[in-house]
Amino acid sequence: MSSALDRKASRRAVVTGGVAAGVGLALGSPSQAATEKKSPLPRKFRRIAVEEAFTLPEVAKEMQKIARGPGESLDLPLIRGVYDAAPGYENLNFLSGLLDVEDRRLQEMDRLGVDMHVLSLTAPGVQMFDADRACELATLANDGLAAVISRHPRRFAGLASFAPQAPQRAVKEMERAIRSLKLNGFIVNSHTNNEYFDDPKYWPLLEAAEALDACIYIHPRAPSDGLKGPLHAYALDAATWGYGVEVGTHVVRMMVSGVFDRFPKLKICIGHMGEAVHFWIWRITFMNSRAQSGGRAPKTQLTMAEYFQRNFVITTSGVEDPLALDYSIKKIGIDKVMWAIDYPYQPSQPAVEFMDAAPLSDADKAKVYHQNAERIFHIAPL
Ligand code: 1WB
Ligand code: MN
Repeated sequence: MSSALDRKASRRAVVTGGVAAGVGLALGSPSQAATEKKSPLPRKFRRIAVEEAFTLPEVAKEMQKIARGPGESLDLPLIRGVYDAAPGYENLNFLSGLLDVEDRRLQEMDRLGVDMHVLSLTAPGVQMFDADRACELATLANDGLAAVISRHPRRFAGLASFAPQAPQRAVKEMERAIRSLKLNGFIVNSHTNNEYFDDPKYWPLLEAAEALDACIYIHPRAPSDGLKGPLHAYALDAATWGYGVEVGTHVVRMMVSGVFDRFPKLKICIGHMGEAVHFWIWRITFMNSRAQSGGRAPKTQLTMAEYFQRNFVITTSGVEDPLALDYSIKKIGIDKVMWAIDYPYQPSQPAVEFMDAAPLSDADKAKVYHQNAERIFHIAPL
């Protein structure tokens, strides 16, 4: 019997066959010209969505093996749902949306006036594979992204994957992704083998991102083994609560450990309206300063609030709450907030309607819808 993956994937000709065949396709080919003509009519605001997920059949196949294997990772419940049709997830069909880039996704973008998806390999990326497979699949994903972008340069940009399990090889892939493939930044799905970026073994990655002037988007995955205890029940593992706890913990660890003194120009992006970190930043700052005085936290050159302000940007992915948007803009500034949908995990239309309806001046809305993304992810303005 064919697997759920095979069944789901075979419903359509997936993009990635085309990606493989199209690697190296030259810009300005006839197919590109045809697609560009179909672009939506001019509108008030270019809409660039910056946390938009995809996968490749090769990656999905490996994820299915993980789904069927043993393990204690709190990512497994959802992985089994998405890649192996585990009970309880029948109401979700994320896999076909992840595998499709140039077909239904583009049609929906056209219909809703979404100009561009900044694509990233879906969580947990390559971070649950062994180091060799992780490196191989990160390279494949980045080549696939470059190919799809070359066919639709106005419709897609991409964040490159790398394998933190193999820091030296990851640095090489990061350099290739930015310098040769011209990708727009990086994606990482929080912890790797239950370790965080304050760990010196990962500093070469941070150094590389800083040197390449490429923002790292720290996307969620389920909480690490040490955090997961009470987050298993009631589907708290994923986007209901666990994802924010995991990413929030990750970036606060980075701030309090002092890595931003070492890499002062490093830019980190977090989604889901800042994963609530800026909501807590006053208290984080106050209590960290007390912990520093008591010798319970390392001395840092700047306060936590200053690091958040200097080194972080956020996106609206998956949070369509006008009060949360208003707070974010007032708290961290209009130049730090980017629009995102979180396709295919969140529906696109409400995300567009939310931002269209946001009570912002045209100048401010242009920043959130596209100008901040153009600056932060080096996307050519129209
Ligand atoms: C969900 C969201 C699941 C994301 C995911 O699986 C990812 C979810 C990888 O809402 O269930 C996401 O990227 O935000
Ligand atoms: Mn997401």
